[in-house]
Amino acid sequence: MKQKITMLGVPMDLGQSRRGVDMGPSAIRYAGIVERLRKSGYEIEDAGNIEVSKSPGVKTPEEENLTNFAEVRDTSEKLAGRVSNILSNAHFPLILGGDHSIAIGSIAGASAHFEKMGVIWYDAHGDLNTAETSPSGNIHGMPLAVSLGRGHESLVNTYKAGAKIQPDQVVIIGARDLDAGEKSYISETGMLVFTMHEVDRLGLAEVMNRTIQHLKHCDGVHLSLDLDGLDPHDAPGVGTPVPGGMSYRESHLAMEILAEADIITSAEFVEVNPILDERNKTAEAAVALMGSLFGEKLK
Ligand code: 4U7
Ligand code: MN
Ligand code: MN
Ligand code: MN
Repeated sequence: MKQKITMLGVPMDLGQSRRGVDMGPSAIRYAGIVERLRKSGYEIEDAGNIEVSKSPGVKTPEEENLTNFAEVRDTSEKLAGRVSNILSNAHFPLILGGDHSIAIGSIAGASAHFEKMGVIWYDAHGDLNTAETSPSGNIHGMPLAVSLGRGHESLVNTYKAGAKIQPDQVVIIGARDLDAGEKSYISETGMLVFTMHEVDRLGLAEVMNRTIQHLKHCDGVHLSLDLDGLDPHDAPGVGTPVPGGMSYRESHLAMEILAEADIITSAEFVEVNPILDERNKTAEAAVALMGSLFGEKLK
């Protein structure tokens, strides 16, 4: 991967209930992402942030248990168009979140450019809830379900009608907090999920090799990296931390293996919340991981 990178911030925080994650893109820029990737020889263009609604929406009965439905839908649509344009220009879309609801838009926009796009979901959570199964009503717990064609139809129909990916195109890595409805969906579909149990048993290198193997039939792969996939010690600045996650070191290795395999065609780094962070540690982790994903070498 040595194409031009176009970076786009999505200061979205209405997909969940803790304010501050809208400042994620600023924190990641502050941590030096542009300079870092330029050092590795990339041409990177910072396209700024997309405009996002800031005021929580008014709930209507139809949108019950879908907090800020209209705001999330509008942002998804806008983002999908932008991501699709970046790919049309043959640039690599690097998306900075914002809460994870933005994946609805990035996957919708990116998948339009491939026959069969794979998705690597690096996260403590499955984000496979629907309004019916969600314990919170927060849409950042639903984007993977929506991309798979499950959920409110106007979310599912973002950018293009219907499901953007099928269960055999998805690999979840690092899961350790799955809700009941998510577990049943995973066992019904046989989707490939490496929970922390498998990460510990196999080691992350083997997990990554199996992931790459599993997505061999895909002609593009979107990386959706939720910083809460990392252990809260290494990434404290997230809204829904879960203990027992992948370390900074392991996550580096994962990114290095993806760089070597050269399969990633778009990526997003989400859920960085500077208000909850410790001296920008989580944003700095995100920047270091992006460095490795783009092939930074130690020697
Ligand atoms: B994130 C949760 F119930 N599953 O649906 C939900 F535990 O994008 C959390 O992965 C979702 O950070 C976390 O609200 C969404 C909850
Ligand atoms: Mn998560
Ligand atoms: Mn997530
Ligand atoms: Mn979270």
